[in-house]
Amino acid sequence: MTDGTSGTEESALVSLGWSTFFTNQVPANSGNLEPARVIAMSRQSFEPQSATLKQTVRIRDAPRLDERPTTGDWLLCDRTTHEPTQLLKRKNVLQRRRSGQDHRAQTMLANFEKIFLVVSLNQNFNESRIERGLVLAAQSGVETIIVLTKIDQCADLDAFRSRLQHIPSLPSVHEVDARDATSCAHLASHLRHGQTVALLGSSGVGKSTLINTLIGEARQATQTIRDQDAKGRHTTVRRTLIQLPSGAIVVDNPGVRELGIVDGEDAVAMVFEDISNLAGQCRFANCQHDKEPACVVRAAIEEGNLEPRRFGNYVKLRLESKPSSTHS
Ligand SMILES: Nc1nc2c(ncn2[C@@H]2O[C@H](COP(=O)(O)OP(=O)(O)OP(=O)(O)O)[C@@H](O)[C@H]2O)c(=O)[nH]1
Ligand SMILES: [Mg+2]
Ligand SMILES: [Zn+2]
Repeated sequence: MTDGTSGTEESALVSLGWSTFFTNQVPANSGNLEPARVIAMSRQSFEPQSATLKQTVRIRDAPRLDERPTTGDWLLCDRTTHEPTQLLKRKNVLQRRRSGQDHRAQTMLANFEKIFLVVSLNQNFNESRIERGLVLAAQSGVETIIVLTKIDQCADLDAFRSRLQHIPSLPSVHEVDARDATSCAHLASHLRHGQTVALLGSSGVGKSTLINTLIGEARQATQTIRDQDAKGRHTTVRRTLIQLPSGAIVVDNPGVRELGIVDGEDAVAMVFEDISNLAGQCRFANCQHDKEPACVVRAAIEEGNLEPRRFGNYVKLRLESKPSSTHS
């Protein structure tokens, strides 16, 4: 911690997610610097929050930073001028490939301990999208929990549960009515003081609704979904860090249309460990599981032990996640 830091400041910082990982990066004799966390970003500016001050800084007014900060980053700022002078090394990041023509990686979030992958129990439910989310989560190396929302509107819960059975090694699954505090109470064990939890999921699944329920007031805007296809209306447009009464920090993410995978071959192999294991038993080491003889993967599909959809998604994500792939 910096020389000039008091116990009160330390505890305020811990509530913002500060930990020894960051303390260890603070240079000695830096009493004139204070840590601040980027709690929100927009195109031209970012909002560092220190133990005592929340400010809005235009990116062009932070020339001493080597890199553009992202939501969740920790900065060191001058205690007098409040100017950000250093970006601290990130514990982890959440990255996606941009959609459209621009395939460069975009860093969406830094420094988080957990992901809630939020999925609604309606026609927007999609196994391949869940697998994509699991790959993204595996890349960041944090624990992931699946939160199934709209349980109150779901007529056939067992049908959704059995669809999930086709995804082996699924992380823990919680079913909630995101509008109801009692129903969400069992998420409390995943919301620890000073830990940052990123909520990911398509537009309209109820990320902001869940956050409002966890806060206990309607702070985040929410909006009804379209009747015809259960799609959301992209209500949340800014990624923000929100402190819950429990002391956890949650990140409300906009429901992005496409979470493209960047350089995620290892993560794909992890999430699709069942297929990677089968592929290892094919006769040819470079088997494409297409027309080769003695292909164990195709045999598994033919015997009904591997869902063709899951195999198709594996092929798609593996191709997309290759380094400098041009697929989106
Ligand atoms: N009945 C019911 N409605 C829900 C539940 N969760 C969310 N909703 C409703 O679903 C709609 C969309 O919820 P939001 O919280 O705005 O969704 P979001 O995931 O934040 O969407 P974006 O901000 O667009 O990414 C709202 O009308 C919510 O009231 C739930 O568990 N049960
Ligand atoms: Mg929202
Ligand atoms: Zn094969």
